Amino acid sequence: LGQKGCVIWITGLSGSGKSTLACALSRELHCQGFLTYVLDGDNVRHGLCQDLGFKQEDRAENIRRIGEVAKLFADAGIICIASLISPYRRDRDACRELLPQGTFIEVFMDMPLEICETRDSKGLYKLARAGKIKGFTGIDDPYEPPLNCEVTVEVKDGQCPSPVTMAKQVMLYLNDN
Ligand code: GGZ
Repeated sequence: LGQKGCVIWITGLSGSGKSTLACALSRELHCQGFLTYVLDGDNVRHGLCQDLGFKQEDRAENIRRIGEVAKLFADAGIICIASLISPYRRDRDACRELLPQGTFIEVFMDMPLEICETRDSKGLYKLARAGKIKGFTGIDDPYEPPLNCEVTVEVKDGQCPSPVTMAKQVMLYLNDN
């Protein structure tokens, strides 16, 4: 892990733990003296991307903008942690293409839909199941898992990893590469 900036791109379903990991990872990196910035889909949609909805082309534009901003942070030597559903492979790959080789680290939250749906902290899955939200990722909108990501976070022995465990898994990757 050098002083160079990079982008840690966390992708996965709503409720898969993206924001939790982003927060834990940012904290761990800070403790080790690194500068970080978290770009969270849900937050960015209140400002930079407030004009965008959830249609395929809106999601693509959301991801494109966040990818460009993340690149600026990385250029400045900051570790930018982007956490967005980013359901389309093509959109994520386009962000990867913006960055120098080895500086886009894709982290896939490989959590079963049932687990994400059980968490349902904002009750959005319930609304989606009831047909009150249309085009909800995992319910009636697609999610394309990465084919070649750098890190996969998954359930082990029926247990979801804790925030610290997930952060350590990513740290391990960063330290080894
Ligand atoms: C998926 C939706 C939708 C639909 C609202 N589909 O888990 P959350 O609630 O708090 O965060 C999700 C957020 C998704 O924004 P992203 O910018 O990450 O999405 S994407 O990368 O696809 O552009 C979810 C909420 O918004 N939300 N409607 N239809 N998630």
